[in-house]
Amino acid sequence: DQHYDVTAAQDKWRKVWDDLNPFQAADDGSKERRYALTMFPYPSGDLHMGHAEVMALHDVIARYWWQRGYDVLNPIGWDSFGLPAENAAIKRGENPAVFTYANIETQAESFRRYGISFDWSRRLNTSDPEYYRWTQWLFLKFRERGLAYRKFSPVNWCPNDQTVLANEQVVAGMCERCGAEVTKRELSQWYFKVTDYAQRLLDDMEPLEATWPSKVLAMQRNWIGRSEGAHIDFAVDAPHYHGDPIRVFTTRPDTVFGATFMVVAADAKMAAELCAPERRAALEDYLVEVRKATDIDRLATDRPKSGVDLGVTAVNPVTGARIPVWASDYVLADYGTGAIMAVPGQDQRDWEFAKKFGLPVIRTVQPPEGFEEAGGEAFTGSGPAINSANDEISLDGLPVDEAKARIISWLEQKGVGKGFVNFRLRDWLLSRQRYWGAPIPIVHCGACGEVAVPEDQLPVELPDLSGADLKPKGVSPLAAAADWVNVDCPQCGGPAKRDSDTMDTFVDSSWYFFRYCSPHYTEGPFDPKAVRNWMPAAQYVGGVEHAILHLLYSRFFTKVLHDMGLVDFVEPFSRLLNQGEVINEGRGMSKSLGNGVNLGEMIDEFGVDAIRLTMVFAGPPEADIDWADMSPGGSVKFLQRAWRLSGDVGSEPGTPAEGGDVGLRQATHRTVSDAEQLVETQRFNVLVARTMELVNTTRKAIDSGCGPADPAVREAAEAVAILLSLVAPYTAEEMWARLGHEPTVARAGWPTVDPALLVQDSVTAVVQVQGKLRARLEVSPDITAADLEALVMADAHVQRALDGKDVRKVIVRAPKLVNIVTG
Ligand code: ANZ
Ligand code: ZN
Repeated sequence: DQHYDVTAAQDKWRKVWDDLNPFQAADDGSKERRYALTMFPYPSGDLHMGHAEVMALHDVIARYWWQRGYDVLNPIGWDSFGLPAENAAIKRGENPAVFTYANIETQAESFRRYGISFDWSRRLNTSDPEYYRWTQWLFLKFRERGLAYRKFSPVNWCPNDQTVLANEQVVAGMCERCGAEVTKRELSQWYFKVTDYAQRLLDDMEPLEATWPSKVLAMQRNWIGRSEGAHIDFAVDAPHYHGDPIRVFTTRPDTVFGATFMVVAADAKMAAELCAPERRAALEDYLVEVRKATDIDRLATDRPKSGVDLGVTAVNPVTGARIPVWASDYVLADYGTGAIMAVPGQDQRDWEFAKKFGLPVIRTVQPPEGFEEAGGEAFTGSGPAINSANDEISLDGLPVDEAKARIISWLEQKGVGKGFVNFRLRDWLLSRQRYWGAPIPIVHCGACGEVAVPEDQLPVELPDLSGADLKPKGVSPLAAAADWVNVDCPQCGGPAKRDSDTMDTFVDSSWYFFRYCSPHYTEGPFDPKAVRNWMPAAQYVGGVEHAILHLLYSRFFTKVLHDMGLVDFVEPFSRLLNQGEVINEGRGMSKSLGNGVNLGEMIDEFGVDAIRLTMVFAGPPEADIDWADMSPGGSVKFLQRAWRLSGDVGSEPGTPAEGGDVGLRQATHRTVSDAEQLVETQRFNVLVARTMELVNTTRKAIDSGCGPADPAVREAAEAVAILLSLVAPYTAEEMWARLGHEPTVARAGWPTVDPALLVQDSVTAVVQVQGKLRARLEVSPDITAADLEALVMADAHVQRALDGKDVRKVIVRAPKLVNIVTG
């Protein structure tokens, strides 16, 4: 009877759960709703240890909410378009759809086995036409609002994947996906105008301060990169130049008196336009070098400065001085205006450049005493302005902030400058030259130009290119599908061509959580009423690798949907949890290191519950888990100990717990009460530790205390089953059945805590009558003097000692001492 067959339990309960379908959201308004969201997976293979961890953590929350009586939305789907699937398919010579949908079935089966409390009725795949129909619809709506546009410009190009990449997908100059060095190409591409939302993306983070990891908020802020400063125009007077003045963006307009030269990005068009004819050859030579460097290299402060004098001068608008214009790679073409005023006295990179090329330095902020003697270079600190006056204005003596304000208003008066807020954030390049994505629903017509595919013709379905060569060639494989690409123009009926690019998969994943609320809705991307019911999602769990891209894009989509009047909130995720990484021997698991751990094998060896429990117990959810330090065998033993309790108690319904052992009852109620706090504060590992303690306490009560028949033992065992239902669903279910209950323990409801049993560890109160010790009482440490006196006076020992005498005085020092003086 006392052998726990884990495999048999898994086989048995999976079937029962499939029949009971206990986690389908009722969605009828009978209960308060809670949306538990987890980042949906790429179907690039079977589930791995990382999935096992994030899902185990996520499921604690979802299952807890069910037990607390909420109606829970816990959906699952697949981010099923994209390069990983496409590349894998190319390697195998298969259609990406075949590979993708096979993997989805494998992962779905693994999730079921792993016992995650998903609502299986809401499954979605972003590669299903019924889904991407609405991705296309949203694209068109964004375009109607001026938020999707096409432009010709230099873009990041991955020579390996043969496709463009968003800035966000270039990590330290390399393709985020394949690691190849990214180059630049001039191409016509589609963009989303995220920059229109830069300020709101910043402002709306404030309320998330308490519920999102501060690291993620910092990364988002940094990515948006707001800088306050000014635009300043420097006139150029050269016979070969017919363009506008050179406009710079500066965060330090107060230093403009010290601008002794200018630098334009060597690879910006402006550099070529400004360049004097006799310097052209030098610039060309220099550009060959520049194109080899990444943006990261170019911005590094410790990089030796290089550049070319363009042989032209500009006029400093406050000093009237003619200052030389240089081209260099330390100025980036696509940040600010692509040109700077160089202030070597106050900016270290400008200082180094000035020293290298013998350019003058004028300090405009007073450095502290001894600064120059100490070999001072650029002084970037604050101090009063110096050397900053002309006939009309003086900043001298002003602190930096005041000097900034003063000079901006002067520049504005003169029409040569303006206060300006600059953002690092770029528009989102969304078109890809690949097959496995949502086609961009645009037709290009010689007569009408860009024409939107009419809504009633959506989705623009991907053609079946089975057998076709999908290898990347720089243009989308769709361009070669003549039957698909050649269409009649929806506007004039003339010959036209479909746009052959597909959308970045980050477009698909920017709105899937809306779709979950009404996954089969056919009138729009989602039913606004359903979204109002469930969203914003109360909890989002996922990896920190999505801290910038996915979360920023999802937030952007939400704001646009808000502006379209489709949703009434501006942030999609009320609370965010980033789980740590599962590593092995101190390093990320990888094929090349040969330290991968196979989840399926782990489950076969230890069982689902032991793996889940190990993941949750390993440490705080945000911390990395080094699998080499884990012992799932210990989890197996603990689960057996817990399970044995249910056998000792048996299935006969017990008598009410009120009459049971008080010590054990207190332990049970305290554990359940603390568990509520621990789940709310996401200290799931402590929740497991406390459950383990309760199992031990119960075991002691059975073996050497009140014995198994005491109703307090049944109460404790039932509480253990319910607590375990958040972490180890099979064991919990098995215990619940052995305790004589119907399935499923997952919906049993949270135990009701009796506040009277939440007494803290008791203290001993000593009672003296006429100076003699007459009684000891166990009381709560926070008992009031009045309560203590009442307790003492009712005590039998005390009454006997008083023996009917008059009480003259009772001195109470709660909680430890009571002195009774008789007459
Ligand atoms: C003059 C100056 C004086 C500056 C000074 C700084 C300190 P953030 O905060 O990152 O926005 N800059 C502007 N555009 C640039 C570009 N395309 N490539 C490289 N550097 C660029 O930095 C803004 C400052 O970075 C600007 O303010 C400009 O240098 C430089 F004591 O102007 B500053
Ligand atoms: Zn036309």
